Amino acid sequence: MNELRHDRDRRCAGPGGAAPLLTLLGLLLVLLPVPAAGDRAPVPDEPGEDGYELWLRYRLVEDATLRAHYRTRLAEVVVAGETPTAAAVRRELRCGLRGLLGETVPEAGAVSRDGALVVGTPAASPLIAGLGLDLDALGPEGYRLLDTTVDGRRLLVVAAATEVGTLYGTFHLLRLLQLHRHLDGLDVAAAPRVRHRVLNHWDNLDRTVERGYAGFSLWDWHKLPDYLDPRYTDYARANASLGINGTVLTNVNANALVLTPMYLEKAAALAGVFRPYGLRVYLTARFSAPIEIGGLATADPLDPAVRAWWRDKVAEIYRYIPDFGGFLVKANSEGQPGPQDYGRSHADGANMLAEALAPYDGIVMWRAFVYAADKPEDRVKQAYNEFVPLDGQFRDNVLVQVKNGPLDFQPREPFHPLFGAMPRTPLMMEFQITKEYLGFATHLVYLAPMWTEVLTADTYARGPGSTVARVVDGTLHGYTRTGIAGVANTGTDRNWTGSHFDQANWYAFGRLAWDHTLSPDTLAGEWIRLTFTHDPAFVRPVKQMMLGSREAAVNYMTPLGLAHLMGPGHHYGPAPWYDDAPRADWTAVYYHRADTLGIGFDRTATGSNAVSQYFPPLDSIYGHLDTVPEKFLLWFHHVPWDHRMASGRTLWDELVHRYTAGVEAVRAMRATWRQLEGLIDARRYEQVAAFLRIQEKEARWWRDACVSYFQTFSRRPIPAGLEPPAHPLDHYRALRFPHAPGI
Ligand code: BDP
Repeated sequence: MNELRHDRDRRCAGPGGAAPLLTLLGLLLVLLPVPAAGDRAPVPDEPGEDGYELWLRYRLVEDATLRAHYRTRLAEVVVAGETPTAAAVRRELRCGLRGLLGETVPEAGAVSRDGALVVGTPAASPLIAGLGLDLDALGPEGYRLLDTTVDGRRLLVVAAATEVGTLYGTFHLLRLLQLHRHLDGLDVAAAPRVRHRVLNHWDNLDRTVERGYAGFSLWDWHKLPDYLDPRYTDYARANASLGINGTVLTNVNANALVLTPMYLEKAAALAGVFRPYGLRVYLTARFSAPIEIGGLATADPLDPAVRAWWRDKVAEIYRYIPDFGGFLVKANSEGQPGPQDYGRSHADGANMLAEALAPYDGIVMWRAFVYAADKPEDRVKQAYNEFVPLDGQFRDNVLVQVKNGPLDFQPREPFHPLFGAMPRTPLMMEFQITKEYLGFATHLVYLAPMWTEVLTADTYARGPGSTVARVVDGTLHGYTRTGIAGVANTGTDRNWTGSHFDQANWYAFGRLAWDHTLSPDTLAGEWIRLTFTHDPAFVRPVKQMMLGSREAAVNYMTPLGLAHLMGPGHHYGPAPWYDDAPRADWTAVYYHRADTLGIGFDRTATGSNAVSQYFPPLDSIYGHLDTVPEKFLLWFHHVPWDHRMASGRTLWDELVHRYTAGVEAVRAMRATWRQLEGLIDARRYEQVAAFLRIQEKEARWWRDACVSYFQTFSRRPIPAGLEPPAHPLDHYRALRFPHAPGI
């Protein structure tokens, strides 16, 4: 343990971190003359550039003037307090500043010179208390960064009402340094807009990860609680650096065993590692746990014995994990047990758990991802139908967790109509960071534009300006408990997320969860600089590539409002012909409804009338062919093949054009990337290049398979000048992938 602590003091990263070596390499690099652009020698394959360090690389600031500025403004470090969080702050500053400045900054117990950095709470630091800042106004996680003068000494201050606030402030300051920002005049006041900012791990106890494309689960249950992989600390650091404050360790398709003492002890060990970083542990609660591990005959939420069982279970959990966050529950969805098995409602089920958690300030995140096995109703309408009547019936420590769209994390969906429709129930947003429907780990798809598209969408629940973001952050309906969740994309792969660019999605999720007003553009720019290089010759084109990548994926997979065309089960690749599932709404044909007359799902008043679940004027905008945005055209309408599109083309021609544009966009991404060789280390460069090759191949596959299949209905030629599909339809239909990842 001592050895581990010593080791961790020397470097930021956990296992195999190579920061000291890299600092040396960085020093060597700045001493070498920089060749002019064009005849640049490739950046050598730095051994540490394997992605492990994420956006916390803390590489040497190469500009000597800026470095000198930082040395003056950070002449010594004073971190108040002796708690584990204060120790984490000290450790992060120690390794961060050493990496960035190339030298160790002295630490002191009290300010002894001009240029000190002081970090602390008013309770721990008389100096900070003396500043008289209104830190309480920033809440329990907010912080101030301030350039100020005290007793004639110029100081930088990171101040917060709580220790975790100082940690978030420290990460903010280190980010400013990593972004090469000047510190004079620094004055930042920051507070999160949403209270519960949570990763959802779909991790199983056998370490497989449902819809995971980055290796196995990070949680080594078998070796826990005795072996604490240093990676757990780095996971907590990464999350804290973004402001993520909760982690649900286990899959929503839950295993009740995690609630048994053996696993609670393991979860408690993880919670112990995460605690200094402000990261709370949550677990998924299998609704039938009272039967499976409690020996009861029923899990009926109104049964007193069941209620008592959960009360005792929750008390037991809090004995292991005193700051346990609560439960995430998937109930009566896709075969999971739930209150409806006993004729009870979702509110009955959620409230039973909420009642047990309430004494400890725990919460229930009850998922709205439900669609019943026996209802012929349009699947995208079912969650709304099920939950809206329950508005006002949930206890106040229940949040209903709603996926961004009403179907299932498709490349593009309109926002879920539940947002805005439950004014008396806090609704959490659930995004999917792992790219189950967006090309797994290999496709470069930056998801922030998709998330902000949803967050900025206007629900009109209380007239114009009632955005989804305002529902989620509580300002629209006055909820004080608010939350946002992201289905994690992490795993045991050395680079955590399966690809270098998928780190950007973890990063953007965390930053948006803290502040949903940040733009995808800003976040991409930050992330590229933190992750790769500051060279504008790299940053500019890569940012463009990232910002266009989601639209590219929509185009080569599901353009014009199409959805759910993926291969069954594994969800890899296209299978628009798929019509043979145990239930109709698991097929592809259910969603696209292509026939010789046209294509698309009629969700207007003449069809399923899903448009009626949206507030006016959206119901009418979406409901009419002449006003529906083309990006949602086939989501809401069944449209004739010869319908005239805005481009002047027929729908059929436009569809093929969009599919083609998606492929072209990936080709352009590859061409861009080819120009960037030598601007970053060879190792990451090569992997991205190879993944882009895969993406182009698969984009072409998506286009060709979908176009040839839809052509059997449209009976029209491929528009002049566009490539014909590479193979006949049968070729695509015959493809099988029995070992695709993530199932
Ligand atoms: C679907 C996934 C499935 C999840 C489900 C969910 O394919 O693995 O269990 O979502 O969110 O998209 O519960």
